[in-house]
Amino acid sequence: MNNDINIIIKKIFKWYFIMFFYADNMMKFAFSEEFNDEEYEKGYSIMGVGFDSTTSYKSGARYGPKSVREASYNFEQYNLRFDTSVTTVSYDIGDVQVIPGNYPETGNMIYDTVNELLDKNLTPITIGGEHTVTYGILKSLHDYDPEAFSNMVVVHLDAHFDMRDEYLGEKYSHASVLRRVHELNPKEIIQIGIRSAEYEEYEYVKAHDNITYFSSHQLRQDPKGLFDKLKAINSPVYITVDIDVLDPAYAPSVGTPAPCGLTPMMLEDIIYALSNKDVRGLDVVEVASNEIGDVTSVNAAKVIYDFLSLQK
Ligand SMILES: [Mn+2]
Repeated sequence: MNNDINIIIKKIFKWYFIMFFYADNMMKFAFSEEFNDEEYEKGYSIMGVGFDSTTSYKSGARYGPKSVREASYNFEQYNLRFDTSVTTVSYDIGDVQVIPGNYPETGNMIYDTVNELLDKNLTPITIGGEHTVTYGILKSLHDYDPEAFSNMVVVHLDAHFDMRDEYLGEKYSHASVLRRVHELNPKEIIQIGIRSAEYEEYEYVKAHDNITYFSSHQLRQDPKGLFDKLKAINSPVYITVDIDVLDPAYAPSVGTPAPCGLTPMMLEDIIYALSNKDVRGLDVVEVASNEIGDVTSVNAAKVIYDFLSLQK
């Protein structure tokens, strides 16, 4: 009952309440600007969602936004690898208010925030938080423009399918988030770097023509199949990067580390391959570190840094 009233009040006083969706965050992502509601242009928004509730192994993804922002200051404006500079407009809007232990309500906050960003012509870049946060973003993109969503390719980089129907009794769990996304009916899901699965997930993936996966072992043998597939995409794209896609040597501070992962160079090439597509959003999730200079955070920040340096 209380929740219903809250939602009705939010709907009536939408603009008033929006201000409370963003918690203070002292640090902005490197090269980003403060957001000013009165004066802004079309571009990217960066937001943190420090939520970790269903993490089953190493907790701490709630510190991801802080730690990834801190690591972003490690990079220079000129990107030697791509011979570009970060010149595209991005606004760091701070962190979305989360309710620890309550995904449905946190998901609503994410949903409403993304909705506002889309209204303002801003493309959401999100720093998690556990992987569950991706659902709130995609549900918002889905409801905002159902037609574009039905034509959307979700590119999912992860050690795991995240395709369980539920995990430890939770429908909205880090281990089931892509299953929920699949139920929203995007055009296609491409899963990259997978190397750990429950048999039930494997069967689900196999049973659906619009899910394709490239295991990390496959990529080591023959990466061409993946790059041909990415090259052929000509519809809107959403990119979700669970940083555990990297080998634990490069990303040890994650919720569920899995050996035999991708190298940062492979990840760099994948981001490059997607950079000229019609990207409607990007998230980097599952960084569970609060240490300064942590390699996991540096690699996570690099995904956002590379992506932004490749935008005009
Ligand atoms: Mn995941």
